[in-house]
Amino acid sequence: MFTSVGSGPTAGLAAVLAAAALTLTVGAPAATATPQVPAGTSGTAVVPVREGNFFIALPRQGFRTGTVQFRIKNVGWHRHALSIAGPGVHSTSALIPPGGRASLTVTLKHGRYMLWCPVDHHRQRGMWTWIWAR
Ligand SMILES: [Cu+2]
Repeated sequence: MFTSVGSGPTAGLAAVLAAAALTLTVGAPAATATPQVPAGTSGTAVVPVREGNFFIALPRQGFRTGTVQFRIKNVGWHRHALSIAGPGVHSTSALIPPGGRASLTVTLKHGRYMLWCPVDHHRQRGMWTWIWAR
């Protein structure tokens, strides 16, 4: 009957599909490279900052480019605030009373940023630091 018809082409197509599946399987690990967004919802890096008399303490100085939310706690006995200036950013938090908290969210580009306290002469008294993003 027709038993011999179709077995040849079908077998050939199956072989091609099998080869394609094998290629995809082998190529998959390279396609799923390490993600660039750090852990955390919506890709925002949350960074705790402590401000006191007269210092600004950060857990680290180096950051990835992208959105960063500084969560500031004033552990001193003066009012403080946090300003940041650098590529594409010039921003200042609310004034924070002693024991209070505030947050400041910015988007860091590749480059260096200065952080300081804009209250009175706190910057000259040591309340400043550098961070960088890349
Ligand atoms: Cu201050």
